[in-house]
Amino acid sequence: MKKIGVASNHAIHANPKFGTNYVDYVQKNYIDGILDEGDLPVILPIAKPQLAQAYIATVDALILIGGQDVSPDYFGEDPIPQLGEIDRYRDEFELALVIEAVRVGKPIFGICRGAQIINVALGGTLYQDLNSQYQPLSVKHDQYPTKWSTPTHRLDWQRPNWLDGVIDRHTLVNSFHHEAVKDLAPGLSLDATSSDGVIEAFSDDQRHIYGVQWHPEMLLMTDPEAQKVFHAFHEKI
Ligand SMILES: [Mn+2]
Repeated sequence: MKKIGVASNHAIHANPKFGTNYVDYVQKNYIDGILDEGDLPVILPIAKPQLAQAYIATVDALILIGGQDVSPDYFGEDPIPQLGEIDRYRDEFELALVIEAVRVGKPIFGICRGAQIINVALGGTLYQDLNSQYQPLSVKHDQYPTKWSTPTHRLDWQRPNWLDGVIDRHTLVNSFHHEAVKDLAPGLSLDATSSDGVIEAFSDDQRHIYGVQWHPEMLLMTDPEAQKVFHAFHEKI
């Protein structure tokens, strides 16, 4: 049984359920995707980056999940007015997890923000806000208020990659992002874009790094085929 570390998000605003008892959390769908492969999910609560080495030593692979915007100073920019909420404490922890996992050769799967963090950790850049920085933006990349589990936009596949035979080439994906990968980090290869050219998937088979901009874990609610993405990562461990 493989142990898969899932770096947590955390709620750091008062909310009706927990008040100011702040929680570190991982959405259930990610956990389901891991359990259904027979793997053991291990939630990694956010901590000082100095603990990344100890955390990564306890797992066989790493999954990074969605959430806040990535602080742009990690790719050398000031925040533009359209930037959303950032969380530097989470950023620096996840950046350290990526560096450590790559150092020891453990596979990494990044979903949405997770893919963006991988790219930044390895020297890439992001669009802070597609609407104001990307031209021509002809696809709706934040499909709200449409349900999380509803696929909306198609992909243009760019090369043979780890999702061959996993995702039908005509399958639609969901889309809940206003940031996106701009310049891919050295060593990462482009797997898929949306029809307007926004980067939707990349990988580096040599270093066992895989990133997707959509949310396969949310598609699990309506499409059992989405489990194949988790299976494909399971096969890489
Ligand atoms: Mn998209």
